[in-house]
Amino acid sequence: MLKLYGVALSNYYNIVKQAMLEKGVAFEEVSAPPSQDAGYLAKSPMGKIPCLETPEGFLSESLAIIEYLEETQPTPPLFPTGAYQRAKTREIIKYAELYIDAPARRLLGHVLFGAPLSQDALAEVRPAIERGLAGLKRIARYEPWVAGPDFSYADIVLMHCVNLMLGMVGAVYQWDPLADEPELAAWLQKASERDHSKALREAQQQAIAKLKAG
Ligand SMILES: N[C@@H](CCC(=O)N[C@@H](CS)C(=O)NCC(=O)O)C(=O)O
Repeated sequence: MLKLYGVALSNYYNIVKQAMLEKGVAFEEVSAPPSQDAGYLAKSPMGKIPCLETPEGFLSESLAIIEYLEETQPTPPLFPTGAYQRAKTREIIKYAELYIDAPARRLLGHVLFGAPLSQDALAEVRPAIERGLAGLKRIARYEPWVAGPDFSYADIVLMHCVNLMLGMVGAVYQWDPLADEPELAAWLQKASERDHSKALREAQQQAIAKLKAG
């Protein structure tokens, strides 16, 4: 059986877990934080989570994992049909990862673990996210899903990246980007109402609360 390594705190772990739940794939979870230990690096060469154990070996990187899932378990599909629409779906995924999650992640050590916040990060992150959101607005379709009429991996990735970003910028700048993004806000609410979205969010919130308490 497939084994998914990671922890509920991680949005990338939740991306892959939601993809597996939406597809109805059978899998076991292995609780594993990111680690630079040799044993874990043999599974996930950058030491990041998630990674997936398959019958043929380990896979890291969430996009590689979800494309593997799509090829091995095509039903229900989480990519649209047609090369162009599939590429547009990947385009949104990359925007979410590179231009929303990545800048927001620079605040994560400070917000979750109390690390000092650098003046460079404080000055640079908000404009980087504003630019990312402006770019997203130009490619998002919201018909009603972000890549078109069908729920796709783009919805899963974007939802988990936007949620991370909202938590970070709310804590550091007291900024709610959704106030100026009504289409994004409406889409996020719809995506968040899915059963698997709710359960994963709940588990993540519990993990955050535990971290802050301990
Ligand atoms: N590009 C990776 C990103 C995964 C990632 O950054 N995971 C975080 C947890 S949300 C992690 O493992 N961080 C520890 C580290 O960067 O060493 C993917 O798509 O899977």
